[in-house]
Amino acid sequence: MVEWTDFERETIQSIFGKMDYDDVGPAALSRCLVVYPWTQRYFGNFGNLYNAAAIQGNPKVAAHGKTVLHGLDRAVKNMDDIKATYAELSVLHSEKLHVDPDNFRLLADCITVCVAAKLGPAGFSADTQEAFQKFLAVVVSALGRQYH
Ligand code: HNI
Repeated sequence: MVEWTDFERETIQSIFGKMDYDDVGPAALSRCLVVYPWTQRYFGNFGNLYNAAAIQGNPKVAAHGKTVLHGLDRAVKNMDDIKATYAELSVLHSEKLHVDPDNFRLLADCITVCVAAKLGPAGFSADTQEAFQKFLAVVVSALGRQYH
């Protein structure tokens, strides 16, 4: 079981308490699709992903970015059992969507970049980054659990 310090718990609650989902969600997913273009293959039904401007202006990408970011709320509310919280979502990504689990970390890193950019250097200290990336690492691990 993952152990969390009080600081880590407070930091995660605080980041999500002031999260701008409508901004950070679309920014993170579109960044992932631009920086790691092979991730586009799962979104063949999203229309025009031709270049960075098309991706950033694509309403389906924006909507799905919000869905994914809100998907993290479940982990925030269940920090002591993230593995069980994501069992079903892991099965969906593995068996139905066939998403390569390596991609979870890539998207997680894009979420970190976007949250850091939003909070700025004063709001996103090294200690804050440690807590946030630990949280995302646990989410990534949980999403990869049902792969076999
Ligand atoms: Ni992901 C659907 C959460 C990473 C490709 N994804 C979802 C849904 C949630 C979700 C929530 C909606 C499920 C439902 O409809 O019941 N995805 C997450 C989270 C992460 C993640 C929390 C990691 C932080 N997903 C990824 C990655 C990819 C991905 C890295 C591919 C590169 N996800 C998808 C696709 C769908 C999806 C594809 C279906 C989209 C659609 O609507 O057609």
